Amino acid sequence: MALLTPEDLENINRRLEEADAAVRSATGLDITEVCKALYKTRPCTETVGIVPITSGNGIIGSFSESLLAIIEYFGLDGFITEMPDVSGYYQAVKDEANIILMADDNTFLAHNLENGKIANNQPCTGIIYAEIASRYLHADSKDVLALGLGKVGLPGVAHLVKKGFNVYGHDPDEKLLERAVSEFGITPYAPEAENPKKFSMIFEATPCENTIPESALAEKCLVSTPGIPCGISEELRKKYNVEIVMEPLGVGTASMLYSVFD
Ligand code: NAI
Ligand code: PYL
Ligand code: MG
Repeated sequence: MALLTPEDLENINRRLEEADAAVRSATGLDITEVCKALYKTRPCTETVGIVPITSGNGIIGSFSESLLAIIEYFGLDGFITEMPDVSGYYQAVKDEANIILMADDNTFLAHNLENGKIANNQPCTGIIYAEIASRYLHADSKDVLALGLGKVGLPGVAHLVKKGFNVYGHDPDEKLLERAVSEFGITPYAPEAENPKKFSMIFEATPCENTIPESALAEKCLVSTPGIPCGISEELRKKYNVEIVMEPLGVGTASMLYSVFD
């Protein structure tokens, strides 16, 4: 799994504010309103306990601190436990956290101890970035291009299909592409085709640069991408005035939190 670096998380508040502004500009809603529309839930008086986890590659510098900044940005109270791992979990429960946030190298979860709801960052991230793409105010059709059909991309594709969008997808992993076609009826998209289709809504969930071909960009286009690094170059973004929603952790975390609220 592609792990965040402390550099990815620098200026997390500014990144989140910029992403919120981009979401508002592209969809007319802010991140919170998108979450409420997605899950029909509301925050109450939840307190979030953030537990650092030392397993695998260990603590990622500023990961827990970034989560604290993120939950506070969305109006919640919370704390980071002094101890990591089991001792930290014990402290979080004893200090009356209602929701636990913790991540090892494979799973980042949110667990609501009051109602039992639990969320995984990968599908929650795919769903909210796909939802944002699908709400583009200047969309020229119901066609969405999905690049990357993995742990984040496929749940986003499933969400778009469920909402009735025409999803065109590409992934060099043929097994994943075949699965997306057979399970969700998406249309394979060939980036190198002669006269490829253009899209005003692009959902990109890959760990690679330059995955979005110039030929796919419609005149007005929104790229909604959790992918790190970004799948479209600054040069192309400027050349075509592409709108972009991209942020390293907070948008996906908001989706997790709203999915476990009442
Ligand atoms: P994954 O490895 O499960 O899926 C990525 C997929 O992209 C793979 O199937 C791969 O074959 C495909 N891919 C690679 N190059 C491609 C190309 N040129 N065109 C189309 N597909 C291509 O990874 P996962 O877990 O889905 O994560 C995707 C990205 O999202 C990673 O960069 C990860 O770090 C990031 N991420 C970001 C979050 C955020 O909040 N911003 C949250 C979670 C993950
Ligand atoms: C949730 C992020 C988004 C992209 N990749 C995911 C990642 O980096 N996961 C690993 C998180 C490890 C956190 C570490 C700590 O500091 O508690 N165990
Ligand atoms: Mg995010």
